[in-house]
Amino acid sequence: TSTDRTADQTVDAVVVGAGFSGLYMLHRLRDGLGLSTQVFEAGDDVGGTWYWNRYPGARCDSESYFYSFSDRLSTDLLEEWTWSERFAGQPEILRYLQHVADRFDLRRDIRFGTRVVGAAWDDDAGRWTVETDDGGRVTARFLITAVGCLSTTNLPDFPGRDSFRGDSHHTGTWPHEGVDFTGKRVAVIGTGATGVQLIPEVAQQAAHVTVFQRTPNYDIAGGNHAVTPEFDRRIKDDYRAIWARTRETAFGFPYDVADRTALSVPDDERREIFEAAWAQGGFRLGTTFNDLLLDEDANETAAEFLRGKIRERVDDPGIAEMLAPSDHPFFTKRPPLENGYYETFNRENVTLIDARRTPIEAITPAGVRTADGEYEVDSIVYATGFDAMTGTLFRLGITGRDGVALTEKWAEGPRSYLGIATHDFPNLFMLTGPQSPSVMSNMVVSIEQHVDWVADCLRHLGEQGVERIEATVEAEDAWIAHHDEVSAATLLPRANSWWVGANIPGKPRSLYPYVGGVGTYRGICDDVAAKGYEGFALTRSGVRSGV
Ligand code: NA7
Repeated sequence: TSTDRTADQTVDAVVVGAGFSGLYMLHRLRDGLGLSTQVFEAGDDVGGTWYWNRYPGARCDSESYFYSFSDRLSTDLLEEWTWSERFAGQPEILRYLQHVADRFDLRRDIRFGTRVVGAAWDDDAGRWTVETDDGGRVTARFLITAVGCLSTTNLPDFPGRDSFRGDSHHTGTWPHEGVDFTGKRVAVIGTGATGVQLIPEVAQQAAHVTVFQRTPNYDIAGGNHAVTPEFDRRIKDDYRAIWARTRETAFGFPYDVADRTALSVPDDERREIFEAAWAQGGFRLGTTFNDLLLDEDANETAAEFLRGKIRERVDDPGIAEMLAPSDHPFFTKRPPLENGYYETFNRENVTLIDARRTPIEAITPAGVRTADGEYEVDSIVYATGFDAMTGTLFRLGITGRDGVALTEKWAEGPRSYLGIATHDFPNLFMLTGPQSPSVMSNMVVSIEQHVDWVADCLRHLGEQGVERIEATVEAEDAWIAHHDEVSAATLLPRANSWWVGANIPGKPRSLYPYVGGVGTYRGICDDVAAKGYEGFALTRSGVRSGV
């Protein structure tokens, strides 16, 4: 009832978000540790990323059999659930998460359609007070953010944006009833992983599609196909080994980076290696050599291989050149996976605009205007990405000890310990937070690792009678120093990617995800726990004990 919704409530833990991370966290806290847990979810259903991103062609770029919960959640679920495609589409992943929510009876502790708008740490009480947009207030000993990394959309502030007469949609807040593009002239702005999935689908329906590309990407063959019953059986029989691999490798995939450098093999052999990885599809191409992200010359071999693929597939050499990237090394911006993307530009009804040479100057009532003129359209699709990693954390209105806001503390960039915690914010845990592997990995593997680590930590605190846990300044400084050192050893800080915050005007530039590797990171986190939560100050009923 509405009275219940606004009543003050006291729980052990508040979890924000009901995507992969929030669902699993709720299960571990409530069913594993017996903690009373309230989840808040802005959407009207579970799913997170897979609830909101319903644009045509929306698909996961990690393979379905390992972009799903492991045996840590349940071995029965693995046997029960069968993925239909190698790379699952959004509707299927959403159905999967709905199934998980029902199967583990999670919905009763999730308040849907409710946004967290404030969370204040009360140092005297040792509790968080969480406020929601329906006027509700809940206090909790622990606050756990499970808000995903790509959940606050980036809608560029083009002059005249709201004057457009047709309909416009951002891919990250797509209408649930879908959009019918039949017979329409459509502008698509953005050619990241989202645009690359969407454009071929819209081109099949629309009368005409005008694609505004600012930066071409090194798109990799997606290689999507149906899952055969034989493959499914093989995977199910081998799941234990597969999961073990995902936990150890650099990117959380069940295959690792090859132990050889790109220039150590002759040109034709390197080409064969790239061809074989290309034929397999997906991110394997990025794991063919161990120095692609470290050495510019090595990187250029992969970059040139991919440019060659574009030239082979696009009929018009001028358009092929526009599509071929040269301003950043391969994989320093997230390479989209494509299924028929380049061939789309051979269609009569698709036009490519170089929005670097002629930037978008304004949105007009009739369409999109650049220095070259006005493009009249009926619909605009903004495939313009997200304020990643920190955007949503900042919108939660979190304040720590003495009222310090997270936005203030992180004004110059994130400052965390392990990407999980931050000094001055006791009893706050950030799942897949900045400076953790997160988006530089198979997300579900990283989510499980964080959830398991936090659940184990809370069990430990309970057993030891510890009421507060807080990262020390020293541990935070050391983690940032390590994070920066690992980042600087790669080519990644060089590109203007969302990984470094370059897509959002004014956002502090730093590499947001941790790139030391999933397996390495897990080892560090396990070690911290084994040493009694080294780097955290633990307070037992008013008695502080630092480790
Ligand atoms: P991305 O990867 O941030 O891509 C956004 C695209 O929109 C990209 O091509 C941008 O060009 C373009 N963009 C953004 N702002 C503008 C303006 N003002 N003018 C022209 N073009 C613009 O977002 P996605 O949703 O595709 O993917 C996000 C992640 O989701 C993806 O990496 C996967 O991890 C899953 P730019 O490259 O900045 O020049």
